[in-house]
Amino acid sequence: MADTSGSISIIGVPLHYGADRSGVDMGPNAIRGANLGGRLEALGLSVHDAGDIHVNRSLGDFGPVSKLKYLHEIARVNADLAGRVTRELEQGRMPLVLGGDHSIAIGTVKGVLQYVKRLGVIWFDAHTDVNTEETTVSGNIHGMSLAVLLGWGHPDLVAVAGAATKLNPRNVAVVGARSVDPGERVFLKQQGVRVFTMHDIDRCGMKQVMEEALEAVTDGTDGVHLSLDLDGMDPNDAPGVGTPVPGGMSYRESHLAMELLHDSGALVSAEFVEVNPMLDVNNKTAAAAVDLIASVLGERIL
Ligand code: HAR
Ligand code: MN
Ligand code: MN
Ligand code: MN
Repeated sequence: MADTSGSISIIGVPLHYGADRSGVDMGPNAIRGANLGGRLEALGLSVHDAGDIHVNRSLGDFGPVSKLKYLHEIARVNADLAGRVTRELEQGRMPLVLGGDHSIAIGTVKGVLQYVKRLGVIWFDAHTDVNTEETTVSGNIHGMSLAVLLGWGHPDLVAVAGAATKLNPRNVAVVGARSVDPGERVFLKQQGVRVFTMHDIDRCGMKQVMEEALEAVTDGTDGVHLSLDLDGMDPNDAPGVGTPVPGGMSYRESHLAMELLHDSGALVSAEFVEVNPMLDVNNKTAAAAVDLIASVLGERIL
C-alpha cells in the first residue's frame, strides 16, 4: 500500500439531498473557509484541493420522487465520489472528503474499499445511520449509509462501486451514539457492530472507549477510515448541524478521540460531514471541523 501520510487531497461533496434540507451543501466551502488549507500546510502536509464533485442543483424544484428521497442523484454522486477517492489513493494521496450530508459516506468508504480491502471504520455520530427502506421513518438516505456499507439497503446504493464492496461489521465502531431508532437497534445486534454510546463515554471515559474502538477496527484490517458526523459533538460546541441531539461529545472529548486515532497510525482516509453553515453560530461548527481535522492529522499543543 502506498504511503499517503504526507499528502492530502481535499474533495468537496456539496450534497444535501440525503438530509432533505438545504444548507449542508455549503459545508465544504465553510470548512475550506475556516483556514483548512493553512492549518494542514502548517503541519508540513502537502495539500491538494481536488475541488467539488458535481451535484445536480435543480432537483429541489421537483421534490423527492421515491420513498428513499432523491435516490437516483444520491447514487450517481456517490458512484462519482467513489471513483475519485480510489484515484487519489492510487496516486498516493490521503482523501479528505468534506460534506455534504452523511449519505456521502457510501461513496467515500466504497472508494477506499477498492484500495484497502480489509478496512476498519470509526463512525463518530449521534446516530447510527443503519436504517433501511423497511425501517426508515424519514426516508432520508443520510440515516442509511452505514447499513448500505454493510451490504444492506436499496440495490442502487449497495451497487455503488460493486455490491461485493462492503465492510466487515466486526471492524466497525460507532462512537457517541445517543439517538438510535427501534429498527436500527435490531439491525446493530444482528450485525454485531460495536456501538459506544454516550453512556459508555460517561462511564469509562473517551480514552478507554477509543482504545476499545481502535482494537475492533484494527483487528485484521490494513487501515482505518474516519467518518465523522459533526452532530456527534454536543450541540453547544457544534450548533451548525441539521439534526442536533443534546448530550454529545464535548470539544475536548472529540479532540482526544482524534489524537488517539492519529496515534494509532492506522488512518488511511477521513470525511467530515453534516456541517450546515445556515444553522451555524459564528462559524463555530466549521471551525470545530477544522480543529478536529488538524488533530487527526497530527496537530498537537506542544
Ligand atoms: N435516524 C434518523 C433517520 O433515519 C435520523 C438520521 C440522522 N441524521 C444524521 N445522520 N445526521 O447521522 O432519519
Ligand atoms: Mn486532482
Ligand atoms: Mn450520520
Ligand atoms: Mn448524525
